[in-house]
Amino acid sequence: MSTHFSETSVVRGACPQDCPDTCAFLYHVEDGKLVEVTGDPDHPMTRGGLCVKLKNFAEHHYNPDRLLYPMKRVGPKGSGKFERISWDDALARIRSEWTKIIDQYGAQAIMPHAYLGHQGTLNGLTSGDAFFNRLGSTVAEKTYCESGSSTAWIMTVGPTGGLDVESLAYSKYIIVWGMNMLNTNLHAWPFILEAKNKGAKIVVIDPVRTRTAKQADWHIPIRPGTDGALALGMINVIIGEKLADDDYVAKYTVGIEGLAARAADYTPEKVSAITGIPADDIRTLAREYAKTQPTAIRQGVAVERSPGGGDAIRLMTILPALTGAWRHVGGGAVEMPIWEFPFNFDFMCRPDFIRPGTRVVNELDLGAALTGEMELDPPIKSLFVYNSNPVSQAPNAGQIVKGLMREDLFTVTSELFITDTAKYSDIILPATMQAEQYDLMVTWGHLYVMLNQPAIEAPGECIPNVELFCRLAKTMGFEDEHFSLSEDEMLMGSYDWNSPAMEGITLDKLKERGWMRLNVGIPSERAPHAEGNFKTPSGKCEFAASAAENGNFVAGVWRSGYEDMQPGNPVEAVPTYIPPTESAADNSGLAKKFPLNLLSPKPHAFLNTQYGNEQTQQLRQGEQLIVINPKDASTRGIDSGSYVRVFNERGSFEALAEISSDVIAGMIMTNVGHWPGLNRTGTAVNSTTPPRHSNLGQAGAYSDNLVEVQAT
Ligand SMILES: Nc1nc2c(c(=O)[nH]1)N[C@H]1C(S)=C(S)[C@@H](COP(=O)(O)OP(=O)(O)OC[C@H]3O[C@@H](n4cnc5c(=O)[nH]c(N)nc54)[C@H](O)[C@@H]3O)O[C@H]1N2
Ligand SMILES: Nc1nc2c(c(=O)[nH]1)N[C@H]1C(S)=C(S)[C@@H](COP(=O)(O)OP(=O)(O)OC[C@H]3O[C@@H](n4cnc5c(=O)[nH]c(N)nc54)[C@H](O)[C@@H]3O)O[C@H]1N2
Ligand SMILES: [Mo]
Repeated sequence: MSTHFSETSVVRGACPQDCPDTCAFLYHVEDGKLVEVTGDPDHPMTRGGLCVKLKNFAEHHYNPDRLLYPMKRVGPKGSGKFERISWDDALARIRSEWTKIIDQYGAQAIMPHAYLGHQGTLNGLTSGDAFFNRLGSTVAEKTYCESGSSTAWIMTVGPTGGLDVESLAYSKYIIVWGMNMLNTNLHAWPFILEAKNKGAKIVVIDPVRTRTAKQADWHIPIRPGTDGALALGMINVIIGEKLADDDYVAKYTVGIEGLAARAADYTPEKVSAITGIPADDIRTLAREYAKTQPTAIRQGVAVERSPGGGDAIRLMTILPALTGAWRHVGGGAVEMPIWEFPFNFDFMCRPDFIRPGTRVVNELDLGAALTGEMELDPPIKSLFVYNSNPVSQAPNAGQIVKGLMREDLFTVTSELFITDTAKYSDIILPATMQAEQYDLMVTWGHLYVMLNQPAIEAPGECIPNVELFCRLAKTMGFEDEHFSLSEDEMLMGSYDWNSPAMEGITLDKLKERGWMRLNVGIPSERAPHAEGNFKTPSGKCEFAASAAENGNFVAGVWRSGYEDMQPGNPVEAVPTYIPPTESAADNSGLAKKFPLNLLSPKPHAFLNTQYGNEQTQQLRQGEQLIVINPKDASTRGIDSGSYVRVFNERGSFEALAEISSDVIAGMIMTNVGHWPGLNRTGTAVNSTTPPRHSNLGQAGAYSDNLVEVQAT
């Protein structure tokens, strides 16, 4: 792309990160240099504020450790020794290795691995799908995040955006459920404060007394992985005490009989024994929730990270239909509003390129796939990583490293930095950062279409992912028109611009204004399900899901546009409570050796692993900590501020102990995102996490993790 940059200007952009907020940016450029990035004060949701992570975003572009040129490995695998090569040589090497592999094993021996390092339409989650589908590689199922929640949501209410986060300002009772909003969805908080100032009650359900929980009117600590039981307990009370909105239920839902039968078993006393929440609190929560209107539930992603996470989200999604909360502005629930955007996944992902019979391998099973624990014929002989850092972010990281060390595995990574994953590559390719590239951002926390325009020249030989896959297509001799489209042509194909939601929105207007709201109602009036209109097969909120017939399908974007390429495990029509696999209550044998449940939510100052290698953010975030309850610390002789070893049979890492009753006894908390290679032992939390999936959407069950902690 030959863009012409002016020397001094303010250019409109948008945050590239995998975060619900997708802030509107203003890039300030002087003498061709990005000097500052500020928030656009006119944006109704993000209101000019940027989070701590983005405070040094301009400097981020000039980090001296950035990859600027293609590199090839010159030392042993994992040694981190690389040497600059030309793009021509890099592409020629990829072509020759892949041609050999394809001749001997077939193209399915090549596997892509991608997630959401970048959240653009052109450069994000699906940016490589068309290319890899055309290549005939193994289809990678990308279920790091939200796939369990989304599958549950779609089974229950269909692909609807649900409650607008901005409408939270009109709620009277808000449950923030499994989300640390002040860290992870900061720009939603002012709407909650607005409601609170008008008298709303704010409830946070979280095993940890987080910054968000401390700001709430009521923090309900819950045992990890037991949210489904809590929701069933609430349903038990609501139905038992005749607090349901019978008229709404009769008109706009299906399956109340099955739900009532299921919930009948979950008395507050039984649920209390499962969740650790006093029975009277469960009653109070259910009564307050049912008797106040409008009520809102903001669902966090954390709930899905347990074996029963999918059904827990289905049960949480049922609640506002049971009480009729959807009737009101500010009532209902929000998983993510992404479903209001009219994506054209068939264009973006080109599932028509997939050869019949092509296998699907889930990315969270990477360790098993690379080491042969998962029987694959042909085996994976080449891995192409982009927008992701599995050595840090995927479960059972020790096994992934073992796989990446294979001499016969040809690994290519497209990156900004030499990450813990890139370190094991044979070839590394340099990618551009956000101020250097053009994209229409995918947003999953609000209802604005956000355009990011390049403000400065890309340094060295960095290229955007969209260009990378066009170059690779050319290298492999693909002449399909798809790979020679302009960026705007790609954007035009990627959305249904004629849909009602996009009415009046054009690329030209976006280039001028930066962002525009979808036409899906305004926050002070939007009540999308006041009269049903659910986007399910029945048009109703499905307490008994008709989609259960499809088994454990993977919703939406996580599988190259395909939803039902392979039949999944059976799913019950009416959701139920599925207990953890690893918990003291449910697995006493394992808990004898490893008695503590380890949670690993998001870091405050990093975005997953991004910025984890930058000093200013390291200072803000601090060292890898584990937070441990005083009881658990004292029985182990652990002092605050001392280093401890956290371990189980899968692996270990070391961290500084912080003793605090912010976590309940029997569990400990650390943050995911610290670079393993920058930690004391070269490992981090995912060395201990299980390669296990939640019951829906093949989501990762990261929280289903028993460990022991020892003073070092
Ligand atoms: N600062 C920052 N912001 C981010 C990110 C980041 O890395 N840093 N990452 C972004 C991404 S990719 C995502 S997916 C979102 C995720 O953002 P959130 O949805 O907030 O998810 P987490 O931070 O994983 O966990 C949130 C809370 O859930 C609690 N929790 C853990 N297990 C359970 C459980 O079983 N039940 C209940 N009720 N609560 C539980 C944790 O203690 C934690 O406080 O954040 C996005 N925003
Ligand atoms: N234990 C535990 N593990 C978790 C979670 C948890 O809660 N607990 N959360 C999970 C969740 S919710 C998520 S979303 C995943 C996130 O997992 P990832 O998406 O793998 O996380 P990131 O750290 O964002 O890594 C993305 C990489 O992409 C690179 N990148 C950024 N922009 C570009 C670009 O434009 N082009 C290219 N080629 N590369 C780019 C970055 O430098 C970074 O190294 O982690 C999951 N892992
Ligand atoms: Mo995520």
